[in-house]
Amino acid sequence: MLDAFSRAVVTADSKTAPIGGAELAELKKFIAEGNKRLDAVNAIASNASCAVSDAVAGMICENSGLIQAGGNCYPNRRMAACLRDGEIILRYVTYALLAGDASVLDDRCLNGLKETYIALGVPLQSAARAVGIMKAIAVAHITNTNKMYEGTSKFRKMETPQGDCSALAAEAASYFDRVIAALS
Ligand SMILES: CCC1=C(C)/C(=C/C2=NC(=C\c3[nH]c(/C=C4\NC(=O)[C@H](C)[C@H]4CC)c(C)c3CCC(=O)O)/C(CCC(=O)O)=C2C)NC1=O
Repeated sequence: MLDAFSRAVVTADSKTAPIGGAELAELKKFIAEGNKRLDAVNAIASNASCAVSDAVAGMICENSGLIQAGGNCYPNRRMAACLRDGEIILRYVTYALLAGDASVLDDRCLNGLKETYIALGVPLQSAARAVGIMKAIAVAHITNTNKMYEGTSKFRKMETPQGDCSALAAEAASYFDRVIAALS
């Protein structure tokens, strides 16, 4: 498992090069924006169960065959496994965002997942759709633009300082895209 720092070392070492100006500038930015990163991780993690249930519900709403006999979210045991997998994937995305590197997601979550799903008959397209919804939710929470449920008791606005979180939102989005690519 690598993070932004160990990744810079491994990359430099593979070229037998010292850590140079561009790499140091990147790491300096990583440190300078560290609090923002932690807020972004928190924005996803503290809304995780809501995000997962909303994503799985959305996926099923678009394809109700999933919860009928023969569907992969039927019976409850499979529905529970599906929700659990959503939680697992979201958790590894937060780890990757915290580390600033996708290797933890690749090695511990995505490695072999497609093969497992194929063996179990878990529909890859549906799984990718649920991940896509989680991506939209995560981006909205990181950028504080979630409007869903606004004005209702379910609405929750994160108490974070205002600032430009577009780069972190894009980085988080790239980890969700990585999950979708691994399932395609
Ligand atoms: C640490 C990393 C890790 C991952 C990633 C993981 C995934 C994982 N998901 C599984 C099953 C499953 N995964 C799903 C998921 C879904 N079904 C759908 O229709 C949807 C598309 C989707 C939810 C979005 C289902 C239903 C099962 C159970 C399938 C079965 O037993 O028939 C299984 C088989 C064993 C089990 O049922 O627990 C594994 C290993 N386990 C791990 O330890």
